[in-house]
Amino acid sequence: MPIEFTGDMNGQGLRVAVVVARFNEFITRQLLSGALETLARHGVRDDDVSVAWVAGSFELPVVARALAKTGRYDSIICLGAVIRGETGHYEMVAGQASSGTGAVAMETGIPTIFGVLTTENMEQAINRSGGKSGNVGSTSAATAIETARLIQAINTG
Ligand code: INI
Repeated sequence: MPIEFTGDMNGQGLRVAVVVARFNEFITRQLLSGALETLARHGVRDDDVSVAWVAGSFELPVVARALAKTGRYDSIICLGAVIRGETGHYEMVAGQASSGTGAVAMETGIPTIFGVLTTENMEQAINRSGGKSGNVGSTSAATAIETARLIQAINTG
């Protein structure tokens, strides 16, 4: 029989940090609301959640790294919105946000979740931040719980 590891969705006792970009705050506040609501729904205590605001998505990884390195969090969620129509350096900001987030996860071993919308226009961003295509903040929070619990399960054998 193979040993199978799964991450359950029990958030009780998990400590989670959320890093959220102020750029496109109209969108990122919705992502944050979705994330906080999902964490609470799965039993993560309010007192076990920290929120740090950064200027833009480019700054998400460095602050996520600082939070991860404290050793106080089981999971870090990065939230932002990079909208192609609104920026001339879309690729650079989106690329740094995604590769930087991945690098933090690999360096620290703390699941660091990429909850950054990268869209062609504002309409798509609205749809994915609580509109008709769901809320990437909520799915990121669910992924944060599942991945933290999976790593716990692996570590305890
Ligand atoms: N930051 C974003 O989060 N989204 C964007 O769409 C964006 N645009 O359009 O440029 C953006 N820029 C700011 C960037 O993240 C940094 O804060 C800035 O370059 C300073 O390092």
